[in-house]
Amino acid sequence: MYEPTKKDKFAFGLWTVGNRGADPFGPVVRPRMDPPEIVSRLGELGVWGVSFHDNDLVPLGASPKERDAIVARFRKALAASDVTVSMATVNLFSHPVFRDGAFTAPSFDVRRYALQKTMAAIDLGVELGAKIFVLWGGREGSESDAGKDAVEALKRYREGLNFLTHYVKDKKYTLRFALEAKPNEPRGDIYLSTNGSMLGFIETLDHPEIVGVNPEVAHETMAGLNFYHVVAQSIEAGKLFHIDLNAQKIGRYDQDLRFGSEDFKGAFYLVKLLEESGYAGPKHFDAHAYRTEDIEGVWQFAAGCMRTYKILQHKAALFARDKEIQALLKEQKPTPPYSRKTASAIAATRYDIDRLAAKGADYERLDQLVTDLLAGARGQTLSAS
Ligand code: GCO
Ligand code: MN
Ligand code: MN
Repeated sequence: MYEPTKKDKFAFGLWTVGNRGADPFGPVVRPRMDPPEIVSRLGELGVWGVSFHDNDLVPLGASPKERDAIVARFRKALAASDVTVSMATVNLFSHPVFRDGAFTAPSFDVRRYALQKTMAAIDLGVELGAKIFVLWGGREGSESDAGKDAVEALKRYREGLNFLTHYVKDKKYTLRFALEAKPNEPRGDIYLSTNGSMLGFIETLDHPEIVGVNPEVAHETMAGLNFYHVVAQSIEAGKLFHIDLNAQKIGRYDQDLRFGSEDFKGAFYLVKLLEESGYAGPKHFDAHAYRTEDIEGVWQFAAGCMRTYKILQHKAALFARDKEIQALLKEQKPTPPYSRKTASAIAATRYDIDRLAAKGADYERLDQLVTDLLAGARGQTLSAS
C-alpha cells in the first residue's frame, strides 16, 4: 500500500543518494557510487526519475569524446532500469571561479563563463530528456555588501536569466526553468533569498512564461517561513514547476533531512496540498542520509522519503473522507467582484459584528482530530469516520 509507483513521480538527484557525508568539519565517510549504479538502485526502489548537475554526470574538463561515452552509458542505465531524467541543473557553486557569484559575479568573464557552462548543461539535460532545468544560485550573494551593489547584482542576474531563456527558445527546446531560493549558505546572504522573492523577480524577465519556481522545504524553513503557504502561493500563481522535498529543523544550517523526519504535521499539509492541487511535476527529494550511515543506510533513507510521502498521501485521503473533520470545515464563498452597485450594497448593510465576532472557529477540535489521524489514533481505513 505504501509502495512507490511510477505515477507518484518520485525523483532523486545523483548528488542526494550519492552524498558521501562530508561536512565542513570532516571528510567523506561513504564510497563514491557511479551514476549508472545509482540509477539501477533507484530503479529497484521503484523511483520514477533522476536528476543531476552537469558535473555529477560529466566531470569538469572531460573531453567531448569522454562526455559522449558517459552519456551513452548513462542512457543505457536509464533504459535498463526504466528511470527517466526528471530534471537537469548546473553546478555554479563548486569551482573557485564562482566564489563571488556566477550570473552576479562582478567579473564580465566569469559571467560569460557561467553562461557557457549553463548552456552546455542545458544541452546535456535536453539530450537526456529533461523537461525542467533548475537554477539555484548558491554563490549569488555576499558576505559584505561593501563590495557589490545589490541593485546592480540583480540587474546582472536578470541579464543572465534572460540570456538563457532566449537560448532555450532559439534552440526550440521545450525546457522550462525553475528558480530555487535559499536565504544563506554557502554565502552569508544569498540574493532573492525566498521563493516569494523569486516569484516577484520572474515577472520582470523577458520570458516569464517559461520560468517558474523550485521551492525547497529546508530553505524556506531556514528563513522561518511556513512552507505550506509558500507552495500554495506558487501553485496559485501557476508557477510550481518543480519541488525539492526534504526536512529541516528551524534555525539550523541547511540539513536536507529525510522527507517527513521533522515537522510531520507540516509535511502532511504539504502532501495534502500537492495531491489535491493536481500538481503533476516531479516530487523530487533533495535530501541526503545522515553522516552516520553506510551505503545500506542511504537506501533506507531513500525508501523512507517515499514511504513517508505515501503514508501522508493516504492520511490526506482519510482526511477528505472523515465525516467529523469535514463537518468542521467551512465553505468559503468568493468575495463579490467590484461594481458601484455592490459597493453601495456592502456600504449600506448593517453587520452585527458582535454576533459575528462571538463565534469561535473550533480549530482546537479540528487540529486534535488531525493529530489523532496522523498519530494513528483515528480512522485507519478509508471507510472510517
Ligand atoms: C542546496 C540546494 C541544492 C540545489 C541543487 C540543484 O542547498 O544545496 O538545495 O541541492 O537544489 O544544487 O540546483
Ligand atoms: Mn537544501
Ligand atoms: Mn534544493
